[in-house]
Parts: sequence; C-alpha cells; structure tokens
Amino acid sequence: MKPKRLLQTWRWFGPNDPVSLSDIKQAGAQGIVTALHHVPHGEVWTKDAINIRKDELQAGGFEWSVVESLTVHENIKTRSGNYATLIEKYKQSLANLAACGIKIVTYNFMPVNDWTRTEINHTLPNGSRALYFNWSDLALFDIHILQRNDAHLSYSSAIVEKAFLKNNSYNTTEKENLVNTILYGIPGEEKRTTTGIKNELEKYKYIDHAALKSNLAHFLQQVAPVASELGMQLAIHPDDPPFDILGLPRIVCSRQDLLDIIGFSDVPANGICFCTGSLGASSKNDLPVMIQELNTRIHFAHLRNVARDAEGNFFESDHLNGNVDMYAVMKELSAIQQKSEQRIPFRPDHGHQMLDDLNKTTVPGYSAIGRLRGLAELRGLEQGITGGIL
Ligand code: DNO
Repeated sequence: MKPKRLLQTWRWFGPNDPVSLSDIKQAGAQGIVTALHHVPHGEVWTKDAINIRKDELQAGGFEWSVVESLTVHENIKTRSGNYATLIEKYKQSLANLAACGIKIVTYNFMPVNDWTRTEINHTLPNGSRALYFNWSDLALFDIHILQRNDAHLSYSSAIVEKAFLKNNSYNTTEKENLVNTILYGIPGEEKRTTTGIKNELEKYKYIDHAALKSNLAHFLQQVAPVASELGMQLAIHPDDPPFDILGLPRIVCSRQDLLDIIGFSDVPANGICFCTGSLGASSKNDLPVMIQELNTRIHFAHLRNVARDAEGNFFESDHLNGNVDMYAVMKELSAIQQKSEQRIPFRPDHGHQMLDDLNKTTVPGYSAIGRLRGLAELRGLEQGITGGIL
C-alpha cells in the first residue's frame, strides 16, 4: 500500500507578501496557511472576506489549508471587559470559516506578545541570517528600556550584570533595533509600542499561571465543542519561546501544559499545532515522546530547529540540524499520518535569509529560499522514512 504523506504547506501573508503564490508553487508546496491579517483582533471574519482570500488562493492554484491565526483577543485571555461577546464572535468566525470549507484553525494564548526574538539578522558562519533569542538582550529591554517594576528579579544575577554592561555599550540605533525586534509582531497586524506593552502588562498584574490556564480552559470549553460540531480542528500554538517573559505567565510550554490543554475540553477538535522550534527551545521537552502522547490531537505541525547554548539563548538552525532530532520527529508524525484519514499539514517554519534573499526586504523568518530549502529537506526526510514514490 502506498504510504500516506503529510500535507506540505507554506505560510503566506496575503497579497502584500514579498513571496508570491507562484514562487510558492515553484517551491513545491501543496497548500497555503494564511489569515485575514487586516481584520482587527476580535472582529468577526465574514464569509465575504474569507471568500475573497479563498479566491485569491484559488487563482494561484491553491487551497486554503490552514488558518494561522484566528487571534484570541487579549480580553479573552484576561477574561475581562467584553470577553463573553468576543467568544461569541470567535464562534461566529469559526462557523463562517467552516461554511467556506476551511477546517483547521491555529491560535495561541500568549499574553501580550506573540513570538519574541532579540535579533532578526543573526549572521551565521556561512553568511546566511537567522532569528536569535538572547536572554541578556531581553533583560536589557525589560530592565533598562521598559523599566518594568522589579524586572531584575526575573533573571539570574549573571544575566542582570550582562544586561547592565550591554546597556552601557549599545548605541541608540542598536537599542532601537532591539526594541523593534522584540515588538515586531505579525506583518500587517497592529504594531506594538513600549508604552502600549506597559499598559498591557498592567492587565496581567493579578493573573498568574493558574488563572491564565483557567481562562484558557473557559475559552476552550466554550469554543471547542462548537468547532467539533462544525467538523473543525483547533490547533493551539506553543509559546515561543516556551518560558515566562517580561514577568508574564506562559502556559503552553511543556508536555504537561499540552496534556492539560487537550483535557480542558475532551473533544477531537481540541488539538495542538506542534511547533518543534518553540517547544525545542526548552531542553526539558522530549519532542518525539510528546508527539506519541498527543497523537491524533496534533492537527498541524511547524517544523523548525533551534541550537541552544548553556545560558538558554538559541538561534534558529538548519531544519535538520540542531537540538531537535528532526528524524525522530518526522518518524513519529509520519506514524500518526499512517493512522489518519486526513492529511496532517506541516509547514517549514521559518528559514534562513540566504542567497538572493540577502539583498531583498523579507519578512523575518519568512524569506523564500531558506524555507524552500527547509521544505525540500523535510519532504526528502519524510520520503526516506516512509519509502515509496512521491
Ligand atoms: C511566528 C509564528 C507565530 C504563530 C502564532 C500562532 O513565526 O510561528 O507567530 O503564527 O503564534 O498563533
């Protein structure tokens, strides 16, 4: 029997993405991951707006395989203000997506900031560029720029000392770059500012891990049964990186977190976006074992690698080379795929800025050639594991 294969997808940020749908065709991707980035967080995604995007994709020869992300509004995460109305709107967006035939929806529950890095142009020995996360740079921002109360208590004394020295040695441009990188966010979505972040942090003053988890449980108990009824699959993205940052609780970081989450609403729709780069940034996570345990609750995968150092800093390494054993990850994912009727989508998550892309303006992590390389390697890895003709 012919082995079943994962669905090879590619993230596209919409018509303004410097990487076109025809580029993506040439890279060999089979489906698209995208979102309506122009719709403000919390607003309903109408069928009209969804269909416009769907048509754009169809014109390029693609289906809309996965939504990434249908963002969860901060008021839902903090369970404050109009959160109940926002949850109803979320359900409405799900229903509209399902009516348009789009069934897999990624989201995250990271408080205030989505993915966080301290450098987007980290030059590797071969001249390509990668995204990088460094604790003392984050501490510099937190303690000296944001000046969050008691921020120094969140770091070891060695990191506090390094941050102090860097604060004295970095020039204004270097500091501005650091702020812009930490607050980068998602292309086409609302830009954050240092003052904005300070106000947002205030809202989490009394929200600890347990409270945030209970807010997520409440959200899922409302939304997951609806998604199930609609025949949809939700996929929560892990916290990136999987640690508390800026004094905020982060609750999607570990094996136990993910098992707790799928238990919050025991319906098949309540699942995971298994992001190997996010989870792999913590040395405590044994990824292949986690994949076995989460099994068919893995609805989507982001395949990316990281290289960590002793201090916990990491850069995004080649897809097949780093702290994540990508062979073991692919083997486990492929085993789940053999049992599933539906193809499980994955995408090469991020890629190095390399070759011609070094001279282009690209979205950090989302230039074409690095991802093309990643996709090619991952597809070859999968074929090596399953055998058979593609
Ligand atoms: C970064 C991405 C994340 C991800 C969201 C999902 O490159 O992996 O921004 O899309 O967190 O909700």
